[in-house]
Amino acid sequence: MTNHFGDVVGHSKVIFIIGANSAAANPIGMKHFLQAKDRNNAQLIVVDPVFTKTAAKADHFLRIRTGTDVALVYGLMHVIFKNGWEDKEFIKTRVYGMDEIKAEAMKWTPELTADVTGIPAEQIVQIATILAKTKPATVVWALGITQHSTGTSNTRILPILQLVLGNMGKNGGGCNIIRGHDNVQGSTDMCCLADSLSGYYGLAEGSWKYFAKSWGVDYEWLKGRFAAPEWMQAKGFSLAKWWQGVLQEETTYSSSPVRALWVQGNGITSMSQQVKIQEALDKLDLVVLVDPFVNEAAVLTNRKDDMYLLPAATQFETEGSVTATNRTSQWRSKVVDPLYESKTDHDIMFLFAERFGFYDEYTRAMKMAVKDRELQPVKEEFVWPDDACREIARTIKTIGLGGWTPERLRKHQENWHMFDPLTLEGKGPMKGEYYGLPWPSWDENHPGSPVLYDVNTPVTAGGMGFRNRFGLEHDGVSQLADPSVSVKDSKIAGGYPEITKDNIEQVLGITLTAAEKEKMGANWKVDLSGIINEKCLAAGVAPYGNARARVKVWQFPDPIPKHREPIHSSRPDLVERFPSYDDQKNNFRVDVKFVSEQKAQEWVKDFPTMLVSMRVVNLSGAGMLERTSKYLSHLTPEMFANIHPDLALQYGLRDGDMMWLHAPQGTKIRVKAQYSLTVTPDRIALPYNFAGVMQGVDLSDNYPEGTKPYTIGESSNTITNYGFDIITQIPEYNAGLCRIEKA
Ligand SMILES: Nc1nc2c(c(=O)[nH]1)N[C@H]1C(S)=C(S)[C@@H](COP(=O)(O)OP(=O)(O)OC[C@H]3O[C@@H](n4cnc5c(=O)[nH]c(N)nc54)[C@H](O)[C@@H]3O)O[C@H]1N2
Ligand SMILES: Nc1nc2c(c(=O)[nH]1)N[C@H]1C(S)=C(S)[C@@H](COP(=O)(O)OP(=O)(O)OC[C@H]3O[C@@H](n4cnc5c(=O)[nH]c(N)nc54)[C@H](O)[C@@H]3O)O[C@H]1N2
Ligand SMILES: [Mo]
Repeated sequence: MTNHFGDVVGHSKVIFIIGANSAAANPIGMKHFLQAKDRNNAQLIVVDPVFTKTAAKADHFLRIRTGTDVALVYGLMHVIFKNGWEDKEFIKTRVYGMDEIKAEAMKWTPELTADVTGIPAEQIVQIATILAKTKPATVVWALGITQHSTGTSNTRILPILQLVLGNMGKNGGGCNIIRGHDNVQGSTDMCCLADSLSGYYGLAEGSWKYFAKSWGVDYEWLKGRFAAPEWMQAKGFSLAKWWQGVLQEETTYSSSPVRALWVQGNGITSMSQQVKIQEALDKLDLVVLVDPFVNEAAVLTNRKDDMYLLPAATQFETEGSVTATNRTSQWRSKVVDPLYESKTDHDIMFLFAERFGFYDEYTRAMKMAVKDRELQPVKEEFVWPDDACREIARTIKTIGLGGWTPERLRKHQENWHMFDPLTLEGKGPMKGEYYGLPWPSWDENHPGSPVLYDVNTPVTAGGMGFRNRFGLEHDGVSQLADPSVSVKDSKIAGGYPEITKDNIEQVLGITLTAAEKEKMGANWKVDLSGIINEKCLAAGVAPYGNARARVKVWQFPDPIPKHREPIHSSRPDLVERFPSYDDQKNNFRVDVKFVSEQKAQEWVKDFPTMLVSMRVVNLSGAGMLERTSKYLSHLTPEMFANIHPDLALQYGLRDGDMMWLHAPQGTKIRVKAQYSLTVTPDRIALPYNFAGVMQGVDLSDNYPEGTKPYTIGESSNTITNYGFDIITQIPEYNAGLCRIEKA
């Protein structure tokens, strides 16, 4: 989120929700949107293939064909550019590459957009007009945007729309992407991912060297942990396709097949390609499931041996910080000690590290601190979780976690009542701080940054320009903000580059002492001495620069976002004109099919009905947590699909009849048809929170005695179609096709 929920309530005049069903998935967020309606007369626009509970509250509902959001946004921009409604000054001074976007948008007439998206041309013109005339508008999205083979393009086109409208860096504007799980923002910031070290540092040699230093371990020792040095900088297998590393059915690019699986905090049955996952679970040498519940991966597999369920404690049995959707940190206290034989996640990891012989290296950084401008050992024992928190604060510069000390976060927790919920401003003892110190919170005195990219606020109070991440120029054009764009109270007028050891004296107009030069890291991201940060803040300068937002990512397969039909498209007539990407080799160590799968056959002939995922308010994730609750499980006593009666009747299905749903990859699930007018007759919607039944086979006997939840059912992910985002490899949960058959 660039802004926060309170900011929407306080300032937004339009809330453009695209691909999110907050009424079910984030009722607290939804409450804020409804408050904005009441207080600001904010207009609620909802774009969704399904008439959701969120859509029910909308002033304007746009029913989109799945997987066509890029087309829709270009269609909106077409109307905006054609009428000269774009924010010309903002684009000229703070954006790079907009000409190419405009040229693409000019192709997307309301008529073409209507044909591709299924949204009427008049409605496209109407919504573009509202967005252009009503400022500020905030854009909100979640999984309807990300879970596509074009997810990355989708998530890029929406901030681009906000740049066109000049809605970035403003109260009531911005892109407010609603995160999913508790602390998912925190685990993203820590990069529990296959392609980056924590803090989005990536896997380059320089990043590993920085982390080696930050952990107090020898870089060569770290390198020696890999089968060969090249694996250190290669992406790992992703959560979406790890099974391919086990099955080795297609080329994989790793030093050996995957033989062991350690799962901690993921349901496994929530991932696509369940049949492949089942095969892979069966084939592995070792499966370890660390979970407070019986992770249903254990039920899915037919293996009889070499599988361990380690009882993890819940989050009520541990203490520490979590990060909320708006980049704020919140401290949580322990409610009870771990129950029975369970252990906290970190204790399990510590025991693991001990047995594998690297406990000392694993925990060393928690016994270190920066003293005399250098990171050094300072004590014999560490204190959990305080020293982990301190380690994060001093290491993660990229997003500015420097201010997140355990002392400050605890004080925020103790003073919840002293913060204004709309502005996040503190009062009384919390005066001068924003609640939860939204990152970047550059150092121990910095109040946090509630609204990103706001140049009208001093850096010391949370202001900043866009980040300078991609060099000083591209194609001969400066990547720095225009001379007219100065961050308030900054000593430097106009744009400036990210700060390095080499440029700091010149950019800030200061002279460093020899001692400072000696201790300083090469740039602001790896400067453990803290000198760069300090000098920048003294000059009112964000260490990461004041640059242009680039709308063109020259390293990506689509430098500017392009509409591409879903791999299993309901419109084969559009596939020729808007084909998927070329197939990818060695993408997260596996080959991934795009256009070859798309064109393998005219899928819609055999699989005429579109599939979308939905969330239900009483179940979450893989669903084990709630399906073991008697009361929650009784709200949805079995797996179902929402189906329009007209579609159901084509197959002779009455409300409540069982049906088979078949997927292009040859898999099927047996579920109950639940009549619903939220879906049109061309599509059905499925919750994804069930497990325990596989392609019609009841797996009840596989649950350890006494652990079977009150409800089990088919996982929709058994039929989620093949398809993965080209950059992130998120599965295409939200576009796909199926065939219905009466059971
Ligand atoms: N078809 C379809 N599939 C989807 C989605 C969709 O929209 N459609 N959404 C996707 C998305 S966005 C997500 S985030 C995933 C979510 O799916 P999962 O990641 O599977 O999420 P959960 O089921 O919430 O939690 C995973 C496991 O963590 C365990 N757990 C809970 N607390 C703790 C703890 O403190 N420690 C440990 N070690 N374990 C704990 C739970 O018991 C559970 O077994 O599903 C994805 N799958
Ligand atoms: N009760 C409950 N709450 C949850 C969760 C849960 O499992 N249960 N999970 C949590 C998690 S992990 C997450 S990530 C969030 C997710 O939060 P949301 O993304 O808000 O939840 P979804 O219900 O998946 O909503 C996605 C919406 O996108 C629509 N959609 C599908 N395809 C398209 C498309 O191509 N274009 C557009 N514009 N829309 C499309 C779907 O119809 C659906 O209404 O929810 C969180 N909250
Ligand atoms: Mo999620």
